[in-house]
Amino acid sequence: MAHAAAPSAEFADKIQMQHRLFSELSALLGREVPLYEQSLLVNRICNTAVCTLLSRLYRGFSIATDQLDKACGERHGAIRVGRPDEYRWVTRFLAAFAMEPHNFYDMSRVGAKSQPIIATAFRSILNPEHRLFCSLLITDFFDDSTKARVESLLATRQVFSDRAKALVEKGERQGGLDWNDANDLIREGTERIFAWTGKAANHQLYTELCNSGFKIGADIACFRSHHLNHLTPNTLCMDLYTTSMKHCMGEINADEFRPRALAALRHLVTFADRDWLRLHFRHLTNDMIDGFAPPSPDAASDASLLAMIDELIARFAQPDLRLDDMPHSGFKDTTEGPSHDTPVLLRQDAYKALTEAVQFTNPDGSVLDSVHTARFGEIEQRFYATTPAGLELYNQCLAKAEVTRGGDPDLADRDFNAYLTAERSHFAPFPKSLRELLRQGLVYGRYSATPAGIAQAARAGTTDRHELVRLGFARVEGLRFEDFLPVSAAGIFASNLQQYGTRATAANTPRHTRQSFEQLIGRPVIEADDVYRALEAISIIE
Ligand code: OOG
Ligand code: NI
Repeated sequence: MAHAAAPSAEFADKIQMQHRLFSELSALLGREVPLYEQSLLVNRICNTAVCTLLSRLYRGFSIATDQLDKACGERHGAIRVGRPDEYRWVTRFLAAFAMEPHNFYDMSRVGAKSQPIIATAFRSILNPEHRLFCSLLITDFFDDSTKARVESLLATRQVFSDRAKALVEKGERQGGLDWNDANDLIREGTERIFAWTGKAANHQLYTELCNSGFKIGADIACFRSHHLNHLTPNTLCMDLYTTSMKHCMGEINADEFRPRALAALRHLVTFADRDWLRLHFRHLTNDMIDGFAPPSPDAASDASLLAMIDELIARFAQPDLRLDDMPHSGFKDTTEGPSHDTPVLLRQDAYKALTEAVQFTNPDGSVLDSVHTARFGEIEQRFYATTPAGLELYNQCLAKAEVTRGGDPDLADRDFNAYLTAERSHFAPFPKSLRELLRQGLVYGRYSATPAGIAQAARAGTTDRHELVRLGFARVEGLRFEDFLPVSAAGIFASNLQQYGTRATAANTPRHTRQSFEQLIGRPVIEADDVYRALEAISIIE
């Protein structure tokens, strides 16, 4: 039996490879989609404004360019795969980048928003920066004839070149790749495996699938690669970013922008406590954060915030950010996830999928110029990872919020303040501070002893971790949520396919389970909750 060699200094660091892959994918998408490129700029401008405000609130806080790059960087992408054997190659490809499958998502059973999709998200186990959400089309969702046509079209493509397969195998054999091979593998990813080709097959099947409610099937089966459908950067203030994008895209004017931006910044002033800093900036240590001086009294006066907003308006008026001059399909009306004052899990929003030119080649060899709508521009902000109890509370609050969101979809557009008030009221049962979230057992934390705690260990008088934190003998930081929310993901599929969900046409739809999925991909799927719980438990023992 061949043994994998121990990783050696000659091998490229797999986390560095991950950074490289994502920055190459970002550059590629930026070249192909000008709106994406400019949305990155809007994000950077907003994040810079947030950092300026933070430097007033926390004297001593500053951020270097490379740290800001990281804070603005791509956090996840998504692809949709057609065949199980293709999915296995994707799994092995991503393992070369130390990205392992986390959680099993069955999108075929999420009620009205269901799609013929099962999925997992690939990421590093510890401190992940990047993720790839990978969907697999389940053709047994379809009636026999549709299934056969989709499968026979999928059978004709080869997404992984022989070279890509050889590199993946070499990496497995050696336990790593040198940088030459690593760069070649990254190029296989950007130029072929995840590339948008603008070419598709079989327009007739494409149209039939779209018309019968299976747009997702068309997006997968009629294309020749696992084209990246979005790449999602990180915002430091979701509400400032979404408001800015709506303004740049011509959906709200400067007079509407000003109060919304002011509300977002005012909220940040109270929301961005020291725990928030630790959550959003991995380069800041606890000691650095403790060392920041409190703000001067007028650091965040409305006058100073409005001055900042006027600078933003002036910047957004520059020709390079007139996004309304670019073809687009608008920005989503509401943000997925918890209300803006509830720091758990994940908030996401997006500009809607663009209609892009695609050339179809039909089975008879004829060529047809048409369009396809798939690629969209998501943004995200991550907060604390919930325990099962926290997730249950989240789901209860979300169910109430969805009633309002669904029952009056125009509310945000008509009366933004009324919409925010409704959102806040649905999530009111959630505490808003890390300390209280931990005390109620709703989120995970990582504990460590302070110097005082170590010096006086014997006299601490309690082993209650919340009490130890209160006494200054221990400190705690919240664990960041690193995964995805099935309901948000379903909402994202729905909005970018412009199809709310779809129903199976198969006589019997077999149930896909985590076990069957693991067998199919040839690798165990890590249960993310086990890792969060273990990290908390180990820290308490220590
Ligand atoms: C993936 C949707 C899932 C998210 O952020 O929840 C996702 C897709 O549309 O293919 O990316
Ligand atoms: Ni996404």
